Amino acid sequence: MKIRIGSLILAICMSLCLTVSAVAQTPPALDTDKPNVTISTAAARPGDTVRLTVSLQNNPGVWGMRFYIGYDNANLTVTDRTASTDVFEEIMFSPADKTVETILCENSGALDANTTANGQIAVLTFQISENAQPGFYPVEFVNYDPNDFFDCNFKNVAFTFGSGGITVLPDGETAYGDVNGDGRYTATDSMFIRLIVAELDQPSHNMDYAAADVNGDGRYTAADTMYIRRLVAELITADQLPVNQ
Ligand SMILES: [Ca+2]
Ligand SMILES: [Ca+2]
Repeated sequence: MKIRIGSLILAICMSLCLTVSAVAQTPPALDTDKPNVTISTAAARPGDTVRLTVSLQNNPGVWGMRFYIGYDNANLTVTDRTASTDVFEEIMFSPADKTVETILCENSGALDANTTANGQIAVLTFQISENAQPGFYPVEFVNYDPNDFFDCNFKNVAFTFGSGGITVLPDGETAYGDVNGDGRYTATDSMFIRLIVAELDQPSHNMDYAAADVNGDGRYTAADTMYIRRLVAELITADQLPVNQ
């Protein structure tokens, strides 16, 4: 009888342990001094498409990792997944369901060596619903399991995580001069208009081209750069832009 009770207690303990280990953990919070994986942020309006980047920094050497990204699928839809080869040779995407993206990364070219590179892992493109209310929509690491991160010696590698998200701005008329669509006029707008004029735009910038043509001539020229720089320097106000006259 003692043995049977002992076995029962052991079985209960094991089942509790299995239950606990099956519950996903909260990912360790971002520490920029430590190995970290981050998701970028962006601002856009209802109906817009935005790209968020997933990047790795302070890489101590890792062979493979798998992580999950969750988001509000009532207001956001992933329309494209692009792999980057900065860090890993192979990236696989698996939309586990409509709310969680699974990203699997492997240093597949070498079975006995880690990658120690830093940089971009992937770019996810989100379509914002036309009906999305203004506010911040997190795009975050979910279902975290430390056993999903390992080096070529089968040892777990500890990372910290910085989730990102999308600020949905109030829908309305074009905010001329606000090239990055964050609702403010800052040095970023000056930098972005210069990149547009120089035709050096990158897809990850999420620029609002309609907002960049501030003299309304249908082209992007040094005149747009000059007006936006004056706007950022508060030498003029937005209603003084030619397109708003
Ligand atoms: Ca801006
Ligand atoms: Ca123009």
